[in-house]
Amino acid sequence: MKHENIKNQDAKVYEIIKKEEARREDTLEMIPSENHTSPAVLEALSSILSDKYAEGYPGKRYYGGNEHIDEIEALCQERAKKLFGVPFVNVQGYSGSPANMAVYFALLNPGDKIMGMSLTAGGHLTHGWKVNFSGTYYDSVFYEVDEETGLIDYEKVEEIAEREKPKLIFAGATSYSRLIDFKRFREIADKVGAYLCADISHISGLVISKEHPDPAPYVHIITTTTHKTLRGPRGALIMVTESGLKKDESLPEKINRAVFPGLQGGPHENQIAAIAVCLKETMSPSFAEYGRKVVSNCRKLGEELKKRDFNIVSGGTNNHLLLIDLRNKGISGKKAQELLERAGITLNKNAIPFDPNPPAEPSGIRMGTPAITTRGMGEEEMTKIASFISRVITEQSTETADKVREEVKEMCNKFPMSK
Ligand code: DSN
Repeated sequence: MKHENIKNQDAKVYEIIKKEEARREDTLEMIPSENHTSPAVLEALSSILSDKYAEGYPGKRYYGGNEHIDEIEALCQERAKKLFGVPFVNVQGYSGSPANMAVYFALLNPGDKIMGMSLTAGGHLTHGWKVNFSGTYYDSVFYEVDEETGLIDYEKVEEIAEREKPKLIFAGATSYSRLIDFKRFREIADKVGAYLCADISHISGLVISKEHPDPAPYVHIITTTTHKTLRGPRGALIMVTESGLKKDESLPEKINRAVFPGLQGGPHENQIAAIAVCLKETMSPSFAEYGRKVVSNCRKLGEELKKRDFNIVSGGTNNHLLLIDLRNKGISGKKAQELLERAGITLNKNAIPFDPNPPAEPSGIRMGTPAITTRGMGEEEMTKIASFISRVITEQSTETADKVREEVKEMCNKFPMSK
C-alpha cells in the first residue's frame, strides 16, 4: 500500500509504518498465531465502512443509514456459515478474547464451573486462567497433557469432567502441535451434560483446508479468530452448530445478545468486510493448497530440527506449530527468543508442559509456518531455517546471530512481500 495521504499529512506515522514494512520484509515471521493478509483484505480494512455506527444486527439496527452495512454483514455471515457448515454465526467479535467472553456471558452465571486446557499445557488465557476474567468470574478447572507423551490424555479429561461437572468445556489450544479429538471431547461433555466449545483460533485455516478434523459435527459452539491460519484481519467468529441448536435452540439469540448489548458496542464493519474478503479467499483451491503446505512445511521443519538434536514436545507436529523444549541446549526460551530476533527470526518464548522454570524465563520456544508459507517458502527453506536456528542456539553468540541475520535477509529477498 502506498499510504500517500499519511505520508503527506503525518510524517511520523508514515515513518513508523515504513520501518515496520522493512522489518517484516527482512525477517522470518514465525510466531504461529501471525500471518500476512492479502492487499484486498487490507483495502477492506481501510475502507469507509469504518465510519458507520451499526449497533444491532442486519435488519435490526439502532441507527439509520445501515442499508449497505446490513448487506456487508449479511454477506460475511452467509460466507462463514457456508464455509464452516454451521447454521448460525455472529461476525461482530472484536477479537478472540471478546468472542470467548461472549460465550461465557451467553451460557453461564458468574461462579459457574468451566473446564479448559491449562495455559501451561498449551491452552489459552480465556479458557479459565486465574489472571483472566475467565478464571476470576468463573470457577475454572483444568486438564493437562500427559507428562511423558505431551499429548492430551482423554481418559484424564473424562475423569476430571466426571469429578468436577463443569457446565462448559473448552477444547482448543495455542501451543499444542497435535490433532484435537473433538469427537472424544463430545463424549465427555455429554457424560456430564456440559456445553462443548471448540476454540479453533489457531487451526481454523487448517480445518477449512481439511488438514485438521472438523469440530462442527461434534461441538455445540465454535469460536475462532480470523487472523491466524485463516489469514484474515483481526476479528472473530462465534458459531453455533446443528448439534448446538439441538441442545439449546436459543443459543443463537443468547450469543447475539451477549455480544450486543451484553459486551460490545458498535461493530467494526470495515473489519467485518475484511473478514468477508478473507472468507472468499479461503474458498479457493489455492487456500486448500496453502493449508497443506503450512502443515508439510511445519513437519519438515520439525524433522530438520530433530536431526539437530532439538527436543520437540510430543515428538513432532500434525499442524502449523512446534513447541521446542530447550533444556538440553542450555539456553532459556527468553534468551533464545532474543538471539533469534537478532538473527532475523521472530518467534516467541513459551512455557513447556510442567515447566520447572517461571513464565518470564520459560524453557521453551514456540514457532510456526503460517506466515512464511504465505510468503511462498517451501521445504528447501525449512531445512535452511532449521540450520539457522540450530547455529544461533548452539553457538549462543551475537556474532553468529549477526552472521545468520545476513543469510536470513538474503533468503527473505527471494520471497518479497506484497506492498
Ligand atoms: N496471542 C495468541 C497466540 O499467540 O497464540 C493467542 O491469543
